[in-house]
Amino acid sequence: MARLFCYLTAMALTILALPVRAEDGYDLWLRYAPAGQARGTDISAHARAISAQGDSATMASAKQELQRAVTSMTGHAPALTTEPTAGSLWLATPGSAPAIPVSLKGLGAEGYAIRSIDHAGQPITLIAANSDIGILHGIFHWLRLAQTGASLDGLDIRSAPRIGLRLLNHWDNLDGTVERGYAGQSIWDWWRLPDYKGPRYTDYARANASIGINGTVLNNVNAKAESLSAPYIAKAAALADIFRPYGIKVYLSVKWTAPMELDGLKTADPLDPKVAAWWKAKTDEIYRAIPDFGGFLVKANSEGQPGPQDYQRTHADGANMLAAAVKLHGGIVMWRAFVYAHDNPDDRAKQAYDDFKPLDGKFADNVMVQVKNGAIDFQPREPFHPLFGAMTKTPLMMEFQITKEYLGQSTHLTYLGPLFKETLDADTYAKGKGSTIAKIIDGSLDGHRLTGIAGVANIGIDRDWSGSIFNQADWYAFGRLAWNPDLSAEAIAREWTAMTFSPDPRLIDPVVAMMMGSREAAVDYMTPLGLAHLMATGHHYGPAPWVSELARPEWNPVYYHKADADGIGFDRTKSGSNAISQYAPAIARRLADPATTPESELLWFHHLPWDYRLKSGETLWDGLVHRYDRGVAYVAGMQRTWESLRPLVDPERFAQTEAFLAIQHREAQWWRDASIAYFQSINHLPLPEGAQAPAHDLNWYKARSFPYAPGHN
Ligand code: BDP
Repeated sequence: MARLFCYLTAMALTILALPVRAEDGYDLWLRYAPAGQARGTDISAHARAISAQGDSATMASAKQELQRAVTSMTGHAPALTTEPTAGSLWLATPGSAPAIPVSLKGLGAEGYAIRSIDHAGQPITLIAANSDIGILHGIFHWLRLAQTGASLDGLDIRSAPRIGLRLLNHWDNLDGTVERGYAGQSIWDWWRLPDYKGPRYTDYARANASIGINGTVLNNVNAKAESLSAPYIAKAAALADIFRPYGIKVYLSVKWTAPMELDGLKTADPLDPKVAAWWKAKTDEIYRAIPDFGGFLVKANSEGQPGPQDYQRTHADGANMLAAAVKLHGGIVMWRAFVYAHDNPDDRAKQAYDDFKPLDGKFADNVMVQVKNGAIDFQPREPFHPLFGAMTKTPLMMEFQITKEYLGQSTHLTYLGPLFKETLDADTYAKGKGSTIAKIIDGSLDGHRLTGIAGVANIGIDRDWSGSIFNQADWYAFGRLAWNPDLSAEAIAREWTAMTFSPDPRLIDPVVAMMMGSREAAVDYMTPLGLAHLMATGHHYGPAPWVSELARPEWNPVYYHKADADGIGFDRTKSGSNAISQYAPAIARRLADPATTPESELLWFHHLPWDYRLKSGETLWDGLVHRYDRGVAYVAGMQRTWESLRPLVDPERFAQTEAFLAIQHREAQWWRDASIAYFQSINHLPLPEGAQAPAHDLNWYKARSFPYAPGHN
């Protein structure tokens, strides 16, 4: 009887909660579901009309978005008026409306104010900004409130971005493939551009504008020279035209030897006047087609890419030559610090610092150095990059990876909000306690005006854009944190869940809880206690900690874990590579001793005996095994949580997540078993009591091969 009752309740919930239309994820967090789902917030009463003057393309887009959203949420299309009327949303800029009853000071060119006001005796919601782009950001904020079921009364909000350049980096190739892309082919249909401009480009711009992203680098950092050829400039210009009303600028990655490849120059030496002249002319050509072109992103002298060092010049020589070319047009150069060389025997984690720190103060004022969050490469967990805090005279740009090359690729649910936050909140002690990375990249610590943050996009042609519904949350979180690094990962997850699924607390609470622990779970089942880079060669799919025979030492996982009969871990203290000396003294002192090193980074900095005692009292080996098990168990827990939500989620998106969690569970187990089998073959230690032996022997794991795993470059 009780069972029947449960069943009937579940059925009733299903019928009440299900939206009518199919949910394939295309609408992202801009679903504008009927407000019945939104806890009864009276959206209609606050959006009887949209009142605005001015007819710029941006204003038109803002009005269109509001109309579409309000109509979808309430079933009633708001009227369009020029003067504010009772219950209207009044969009006002100094150019279009006299005497705006709210101060616009401090909102800059992109910020906005939202205030519930009484206008000639009428309740009105004012969205005011210095520019139409500010209005667009403001309407998206209001729509977020409406979609999450927040109150729309008594609003008094002011918001301006903390970081100036908030960019996506697409690692998209001209042939339509995406390096480290797990969501299908590139969304740029290069071949049919500039003539065919499908609707996806506008939806891409809407989604990005809704989270405050204001720039996009269209092509892979492993760039082809042809992306700077006339036909491809025309294609990029077509995209720029679509994105412009949404406040999004276009940037391009460049190949250092483009002058040689495209026009037969004999050299790419940055100090050769002919080379500089070529770049100047090329830049002028780009600006003729794209007057607000943002600038260049450069990967040079890294992983086989050419660069100024090939001509015995420095990164600064190269960056400054390009910077001079874009300067007159107001463009910038983003020069990546992701460098390490095959002929440098030093710890890979040290090389970027060694190359770049001496160049601090040598870069032109329109150059930013773009630094990955960690010193190796977007691992599930890395200590923050020591360049943060070490280059106070140079504006540093953060580079995060939104696409999950090392965190489960398309299928694992590993919400990256906590990873982003961990880095942004990290204290570099560069200028004493409180010198967080957020303050370095927002320019406040060192007084920089030019500020930026980039995220390697996880976007592809898949219907749901990101390869899975939950991967959309990473794109969303990146944008929200780029606007305001002080937001919490949890608050962002709550917003996203409310908009993506429903504001029903029975759904939000468990989903957010699941998301919040998911990245730590991935760390547990892949690379616990500060281990890193144990993924398989090339595609980085799955575990391969045993790989040792690749040509370059730092291509081999054994280089990173250094496990032997006695212990495991990379000694980066004085007795080892001394990478800790690249951090501020207060931090270096802590990292010098395993006892004062955070356990989450233990084996990143120390080589320790297998019987080293962890804080829990267990041995290092037992602690490793327990963490692997904890990670796998967390995924099993997510499966149970998700199953309990079946009545509250539409069948299509429910099924995708259900299937992906099953894959994740299988792969988490695989990671755990393969890692244990391998490390046990080295230390010959028994498993702690109660731990299960791996399902197969080591050779079985070693024999797995995945020649067609996606995303490989
Ligand atoms: C690594 C990727 C590689 C990229 C490189 C980069 O495996 O595909 O080209 O980073 O950032 O993580 O340049």
